[in-house]
Amino acid sequence: MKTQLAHEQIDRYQRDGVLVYPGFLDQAEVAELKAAVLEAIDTMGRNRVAPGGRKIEDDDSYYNKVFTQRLNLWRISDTVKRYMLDAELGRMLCRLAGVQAMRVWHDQALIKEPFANPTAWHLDNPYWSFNSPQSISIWIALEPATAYNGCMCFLPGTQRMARFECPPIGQSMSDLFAAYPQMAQVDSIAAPMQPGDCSFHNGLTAHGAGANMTRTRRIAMTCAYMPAGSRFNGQQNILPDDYFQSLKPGDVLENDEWNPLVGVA
Ligand SMILES: O=C(O)CCC(=O)C(=O)O
Ligand SMILES: [Fe+2]
Repeated sequence: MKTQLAHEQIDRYQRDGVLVYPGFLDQAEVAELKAAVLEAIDTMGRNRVAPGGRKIEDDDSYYNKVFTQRLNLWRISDTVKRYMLDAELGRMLCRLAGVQAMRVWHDQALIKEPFANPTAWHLDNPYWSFNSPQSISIWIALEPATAYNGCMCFLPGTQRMARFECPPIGQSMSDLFAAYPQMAQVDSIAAPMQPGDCSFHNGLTAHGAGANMTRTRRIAMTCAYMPAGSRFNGQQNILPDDYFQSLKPGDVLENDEWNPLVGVA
């Protein structure tokens, strides 16, 4: 795992709300992580969240034909946990975001199956149970991600235009722009990647992906992180029912079982 950051990369992330980072994992690491991700997905069946978490099942909706989405694999795979909770990665996240410490929010395997639907433009943080201008996600390619199979695309700088409320992700690529017309004036960047390359994006940076126009799977492993000290905003998202019911808006989200610390600057 390569975790060095040049000042120029930190500055770019701060300015654009996104940074593409080639060569994060080497090919042996890609093979190990990919095998662990596929094994964890296999054991989960139709459950979207790993056992013990909130129960959400796949259905036949349009959204389930955007990708196969499985969350919190780190809780059932020691290998996924070793990668997603890596202390050096944690330090890197803190440096990019400019915070003292990060906690895991949730990881996600995102497999755009052959001929899957596009991922509409959206923001991430408005779905989550805390509001932070410094939340961050890593998106790691485990198969090539290309213009043909739905590589990630970003609208740089949109993290500064965003608010914490947002329409939920819909079927139309352009739904986001009804709430944020000024984002539709920004030039998008595409982030094609080879296996082992990754990107980092702010939870308020607009992003999406095209359809998978190929007969092979676009496999990515991602993880979202919450700055330590973030407070509950009243939304359940993937919090398990009993933990969710024990929280009041304003409480600090510091449950080490669900949201372990990953890095201290
Ligand atoms: O993989 C995709 O198509 C979308 C990923 C995404 O929205 C995310 O990582 O936040
Ligand atoms: Fe997203």
